[in-house]
Amino acid sequence: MSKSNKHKERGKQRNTAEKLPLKGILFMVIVIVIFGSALYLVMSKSASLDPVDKDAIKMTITMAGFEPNVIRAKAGQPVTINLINPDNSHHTDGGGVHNFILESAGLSRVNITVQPESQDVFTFTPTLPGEYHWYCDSCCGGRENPSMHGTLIVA
Ligand SMILES: [Cu+2]
Repeated sequence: MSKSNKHKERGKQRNTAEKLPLKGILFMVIVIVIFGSALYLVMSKSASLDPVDKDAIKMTITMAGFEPNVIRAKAGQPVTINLINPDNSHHTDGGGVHNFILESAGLSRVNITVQPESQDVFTFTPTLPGEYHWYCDSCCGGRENPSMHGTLIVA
């Protein structure tokens, strides 16, 4: 065997030896990227769940509806809601956007839109006692969907 042939042999061996760890590294990188993004999504979701106004009524709105979906108030007293929307924009129905629409309660129309993975704080003052309903009109059949409703009880 000539010297140059030996070099070729060694080169071949090195190539096959390097191919295996390269595949392994590629696999690890893919695994890390997938788990990393999953972790990021989970973390960003819980971060956006922290209400900005601790004194307000904390309410979440998702594809499952409002939580809580019943709130009690007194006529003439302001109601402040910190509405949190943890849904992301990948939702095919409504793009993860939700509303809080309340058309009565002795006040002018309340119409709040919360963008995906964000929140909004708003205040309104019901003036007349009674039972009123708010709804979300951006997803899941909107107003027609019974889970996209809530009840405001004003005493
Ligand atoms: Cu909605």
